[in-house]
Formats: sequence, structure tokens, C-alpha cells
Amino acid sequence: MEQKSIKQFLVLSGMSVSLHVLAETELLPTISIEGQGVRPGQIAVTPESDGALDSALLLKRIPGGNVNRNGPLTNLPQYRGLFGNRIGVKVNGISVQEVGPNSMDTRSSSVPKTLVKSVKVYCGIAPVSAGMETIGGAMEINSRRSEFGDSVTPEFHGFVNTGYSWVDFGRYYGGMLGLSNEKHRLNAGGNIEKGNNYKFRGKKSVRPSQYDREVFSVGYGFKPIENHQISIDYDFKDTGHTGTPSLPMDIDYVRTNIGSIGYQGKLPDNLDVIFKGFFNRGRHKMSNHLLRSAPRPGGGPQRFREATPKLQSGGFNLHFIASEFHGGQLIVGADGDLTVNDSVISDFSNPKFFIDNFVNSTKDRYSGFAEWTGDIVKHLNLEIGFRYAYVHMDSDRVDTVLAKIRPPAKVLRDRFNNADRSKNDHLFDAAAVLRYAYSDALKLEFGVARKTRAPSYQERYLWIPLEATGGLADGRIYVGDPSLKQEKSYQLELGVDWQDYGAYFAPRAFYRYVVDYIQGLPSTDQVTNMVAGVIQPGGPGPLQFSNIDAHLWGVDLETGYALTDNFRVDAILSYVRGKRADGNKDNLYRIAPLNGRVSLTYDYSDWLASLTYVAATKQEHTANFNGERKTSGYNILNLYAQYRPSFHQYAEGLTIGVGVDNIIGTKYTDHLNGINRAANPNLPIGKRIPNPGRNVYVTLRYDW
Ligand SMILES: [Cu+2]
Repeated sequence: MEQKSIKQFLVLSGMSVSLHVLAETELLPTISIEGQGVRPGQIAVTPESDGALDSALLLKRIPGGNVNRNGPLTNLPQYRGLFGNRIGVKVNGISVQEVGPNSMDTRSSSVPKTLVKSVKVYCGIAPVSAGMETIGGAMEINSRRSEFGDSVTPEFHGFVNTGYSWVDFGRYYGGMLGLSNEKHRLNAGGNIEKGNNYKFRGKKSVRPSQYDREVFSVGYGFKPIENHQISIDYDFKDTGHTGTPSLPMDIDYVRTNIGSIGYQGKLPDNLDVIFKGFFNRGRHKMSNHLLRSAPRPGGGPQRFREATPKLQSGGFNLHFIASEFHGGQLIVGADGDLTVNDSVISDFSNPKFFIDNFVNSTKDRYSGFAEWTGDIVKHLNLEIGFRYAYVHMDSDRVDTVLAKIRPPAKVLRDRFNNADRSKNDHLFDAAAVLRYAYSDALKLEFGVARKTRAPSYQERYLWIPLEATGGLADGRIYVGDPSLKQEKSYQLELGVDWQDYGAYFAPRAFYRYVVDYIQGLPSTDQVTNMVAGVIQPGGPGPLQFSNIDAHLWGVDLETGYALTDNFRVDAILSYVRGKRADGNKDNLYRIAPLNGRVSLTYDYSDWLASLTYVAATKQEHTANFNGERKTSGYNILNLYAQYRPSFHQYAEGLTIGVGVDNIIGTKYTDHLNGINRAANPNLPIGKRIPNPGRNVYVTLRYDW
């Protein structure tokens, strides 16, 4: 019970803006019902009270959390300097996969903000139960679904919401209808969101940064007998013309279907079972001339390109939870998924042109784990887990029209087709976290972990130098290497959690050494370099994914104080450094500078208001290997006010929000934003993309 109070505390303090709004506290029981367990340092934030478009941006409110922005709906999750597929992301319990080889449809942006129930991030060391390949951490995004009622009488509940933001003429409309009694629950919902290019200063806008997305979801849950429930869910997402100015192309469409069937049961002897089986399919088209003008490489004629990637994926999770096992809780489970990615590049102005970017690039993962959490002596809690995963990867043979006219391209193709592309990795993860309750007010944490990651299909099977890099967005072209080794990370974690006298202070420090960290290094292969000269004439030369050693360290903290019954102040601070560790001096790519935020919140009866100061220092510790640019620091102010009337029973459930982000209208740039790739008279190509300028927004929501 002691632990629960800590978590509630963190859950609340994790929301730097709206602190004790009812909806957030209501989330807490849901979290434990879902079998996530009660774990200190697991922060949940809710999407209320934010003018930002995308749910992934909520990560910026978590100590150590951040996002790599490549487009309005293309935000890659980052935690303490590691990002993209180094972060395990589960959406509604499913480890979803991306259709786009450049992560245009990032997993952390996959649920519209208004349909998000919670975004959870494991602070510090993620437990092995959080998933496979959680080398950099793990997060979970859960959508709003209906819940079972208490009686036979069906109850109708749900919500509708809408919002408008001025900086991009952005608007959304969405909601969910639920019908449930004690045995059945049904829900259907959806969301439409649309916006124009956002302005970063005055009338100057980032082009193309428009977006257009529709999602639709239905779900049904059934309790055939007491203590057993079955659920069936289907989610459809259709992203239309949406800009990704940091990538060489924009989204024409991404259409994904996710279906799942789940079972949750309580067996005798305090044994719980959770099962989920799912499929995840997607089709995508992107283009370099739909929302921008096609480039003229080397000053030559315009070069038109489209790509049509495809995703087929599916898998399962089966977890057994014994809540009274040797004085603690034991989770034993098996997880698996199979994923196939394809992509072909074409040119509408030249029907003969094609490059097989990926052909049946397969990554299959089968894994088992065991994790025990309990008190080993009074006040001393241990969480210890082991996970093994077998990863099999393969790719079919590739071809391109270039092989007919360019001998070096033929060499690359034949070399890849004759290479041993079938690869197996055995991943061993282990994590142990000790938590010591020195007193009711002071808790200490010490953790160690080994976490691993097999290479991505891009890192292994990108056979011809291109920018299909899982969203690195550094403007460089890359080639893969099928013989890459898995990454192995060894990390240490120290945490302190103090709360007393209406105040809290929770700093954490970490150190991590990654053996065989995968990053690009200048290609030394003559043939690759000759082909790169055709693909990117006059460019800085291709990089090849390679194994190096790296280390990262840093501190992050959250703190706060209740000044009076109605006023409180909360703050978070994040600092991380990442360097190459194998004797070569270089910084790691896309690491945020020191950054933080402080919020002053006023909460009185139906009203809530907050003023937030957000700041980052300049980043000069940039990577040399890909010519990463430095970024200057910034300070901005955001204001938010919310009204939840309680004067009448029909008014209850209404939430009206008004806010201004970046009040002063400062032109500022997050270091983690990608660089501009699209011609724009207001923003040179190669410059880092600025954040939105002043944004006034209103949101309206009604729950019943
Ligand atoms: Cu794409």
C-alpha cells in the first residue's frame, strides 16, 4: 500500500499542468485493473490541457522524456538520449509496428491525442515484463474504451470533444459512445483532425506541415462468467496528405488496421491470466512532389519519386501473474510477433523506373520472461526479471532498374542477393531494482540492468544508399549491413524519492554503456560511394550502419511544492550526455541539451489555471559523423485555463479549456527537431525546423 501512494503521487506530479483534475485520478484504478501492477516511478500523463497537436509531445512533460519531431504527426519517442526503435512502445497492449521505412507513422503518434486515455513511461529501468527490445526504455499508450457497468441495466456513456488551434488552423472533432452493463460492453468512436502549415513567426510557416487524419475504432467486451472476460477490438487509421518536412518525402496516405482479441481471467490460487492476439497491417504511399516541389539533385532536372511501403504483422502476449508467490508477485510470460516490411520506389514520370527498397524484410521475435517483485526484508523491495528473445530476420532478393544502366548499382544488387541475409539473434535481458523505504518520506532506489536490441530491418537490409533510416532525418543517405551485431546495454540507476510537508523532490541519475551501439560511419566501400554519387550528387557521402561502443549518462528530476491549498509549483529537469566510447571522440546524434519546465498552478473549485515556463540551453555537444548542427537555447511561456462547471447536474462533465502556448511569440527551435528538407522561401533547406509560434487554442469536451 505504501507503494501505491508513491505512484499516485508521481502520477499526479507528472502532470505539470493540470494536477488534480478528476479525470486523472480516475485513471489510477484503471491502471491497476489492467494488470500493470503498482510500480513507483511509473508516470501517467493525460492529454488534457495542451495546445500541442500530437500525443507524443506529452513525453516532454516527463523527466528524461522527449520527442524527435519530423512532422506534425511524426514524432519519435525519446528517453534519455535513446530514441526510435530503441524504445519499446505498446499501444493498447500491442507492440505495434510502422509501415513507413522512415517512421512517418511513428508508434508514439499513432493514437490521436483526444482518444488517448493515458501515456505511461517507465522511469529509470523498464521492467523486463514491459516488452522485448526495451533497451532505451518503454512506454504504453492506451486509448479510451468502454468499461463494464455494475448492474444488468445497460448504461450509456461516452464523450465528445472538439478543439481549435490558431497557429495552424488546426481542428479536431471526436468522441466515443459506450454501452455497457455488468456482462457486456460496447464502444465505437473516432476522431477527425486537420490542420494547415503551422506558423513559426509572423506569417512565416513551416512547409509542408499540414496534416489530415481520421481514425475509427470499435470494441466489444464480454464476461461469460465471473472473473473471466474477453475483448475484441478493431482500430482503423487513415492519415491523408501530411507533411514531414524533415524527411525527403511527405505522406500521401498511411492506412493501418489493427485487430485484437484479448482474454483476462482470474484462476484459483491468486493466478491471473492475460492473453492478447493481434494483427497489424498497413499500406502507405509517400511522395517528394505532392506537398513540396521535387528536388533537382546536382542542379539537374527535377527528380520525381514515390514509394509504396506495406506492412504485415501479428503476434501475441500470454502472461501469468501469481500475486502470492514467495511473498511477492511473479509474472511469467511469452510474447511473440512476426513482421514483414516491403517498399518499392517509383517515378510517375518514368514508368520503367523502380528501386526495390525492401523486399519481404522480415523480423520475427519469440520471447519468454519471468519477473518477481516483493519485499525481501522489511522496507526493502526487490524487482528482478529475466527475458530471453530469439530474433530471426531475413530479406528476399532485390532489384532495380539502375542495375541495367549503372554497373556499380548492379554490383550492389548482386552482392546483396548473394549475401547471407538470414540472421538469428539471441537476446538476453536482465533487470534488478532494489527499493528501500528509509522512512515514510524517503525512498531510495538502486537498479542494474542489461538490455539488448537486434538491428532493425533498415539497419540490416538497406542495400542501396538511401534515406530510409527509421526517421534519423539528418539529411544523410545510409546503407545497411546484414552482419550487424545486436546492441547490448549495461545500465546503473540511482533514484531518491522524498515527499513531506506538501513538497516532493525526486532526482534520478543513470549511467549506461552500450556495446555494439549501431550508428552510421562514413562508408569506405568504393562501389557504395559511386552509387551514392548518383543518388545524392555532390552530397557528403553515404554512411553505413556500423557497430561502435557508446555511453550515456545524466540526471533528471521532478520536484514540487504546495504553496497554499490552491497554489502549487511543479518542475522537471532533464540532462543527458551521450558519447562514443571506443577511443574515437564524438558525441551521439540527436541528444537534447539541458531542459526543463516549471509550472505554477492555481486550482480553485471549478477553475484551474497554470502558467508554465519552458526552457532549454544551447546544444553544442553535437555529432560529427553526420555533421549535426548546433542549436541555441530558448525560454518560452505557456498559459492554460480550464473550467469544469458543477452548478448543475447537466453541466457536470463539461470541460472548457483555453490556452496560449509560446505567449511572447518567440521563434525557437528544439534541438531534437529534424532539419528542413523542403524548399520554402522562409526557411532554408538544411536549417533545423523551428517550433510553432504563438498558439492560441480552445478545447471543449463533454463526458457522460
Ligand atoms: Cu513514408
